[in-house]
Amino acid sequence: MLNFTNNVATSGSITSVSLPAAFNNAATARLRFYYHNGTGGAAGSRPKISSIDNLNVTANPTSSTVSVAAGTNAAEPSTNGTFTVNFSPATTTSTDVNFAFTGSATFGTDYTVAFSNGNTPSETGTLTVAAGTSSITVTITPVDDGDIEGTENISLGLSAPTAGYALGSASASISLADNDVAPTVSVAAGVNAAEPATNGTFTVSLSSPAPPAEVTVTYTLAGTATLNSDYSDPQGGTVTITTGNSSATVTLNVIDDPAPESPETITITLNTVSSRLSHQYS
Ligand SMILES: [Ca+2]
Ligand SMILES: [Ca+2]
Ligand SMILES: [Ca+2]
Ligand SMILES: [Ca+2]
Repeated sequence: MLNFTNNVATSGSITSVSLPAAFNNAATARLRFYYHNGTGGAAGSRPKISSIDNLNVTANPTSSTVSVAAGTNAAEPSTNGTFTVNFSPATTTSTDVNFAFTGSATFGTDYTVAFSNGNTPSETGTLTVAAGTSSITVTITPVDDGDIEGTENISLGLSAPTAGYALGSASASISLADNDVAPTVSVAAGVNAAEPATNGTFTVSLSSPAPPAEVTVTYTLAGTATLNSDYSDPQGGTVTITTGNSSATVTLNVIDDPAPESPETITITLNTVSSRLSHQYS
């Protein structure tokens, strides 16, 4: 029974054998066993133990993986997000892994990317790391646009690693929070109408100016005054707030009828808000 490391024989049992560095990355190695002190052979010789001679040893490869992990979440206006790409163990040679950014946020429009090793950022491409790399940080910088988007997400996926690496965790996701708030629309009474010729008004307002697509609001009129008898609605139930403006006026033209009436009322109810961003208004 032998217990040895790098050809140093003692007593005991064999549990492991460390091979000299010359065997690194060799697919196989051959082990031969010799009597340490010549016992079993002629004096002064080191005869082989022929019964266990010439063992072939096959390397037990270490499992090398490259993985991506989510770091911090990003947020407009200026909170950067991060991913980490981890190489385990650290690379011993230049190593590639393909990457792709996906998700509901748009690369280049909603965010920009930087790799800590200076790799060229792109929506899809190849990350090339130098020997000795154990991790790369990917920084996500949000673009503080004016779009009302809600929270979006960004995923980073890895594929096709080289240099003996296999994929560990192949994708990760972070969120990108929005800081743009949907304006609200409201209506307020303006001028009271009066016969014979004082037209009444309501003012329809946005909490912030209309975006680069005008905002159209429909409304319904009610009250004790009768439409098209006591007054008319030239706008026909629709008012438009043009780009860059925050309000528009609904003008109701009084009809000077001969009927003796006590003061009547007109009420307005906003119905739908329609524009390119209509669903974002409330
Ligand atoms: Ca977006
Ligand atoms: Ca955006
Ligand atoms: Ca913004
Ligand atoms: Ca936004």
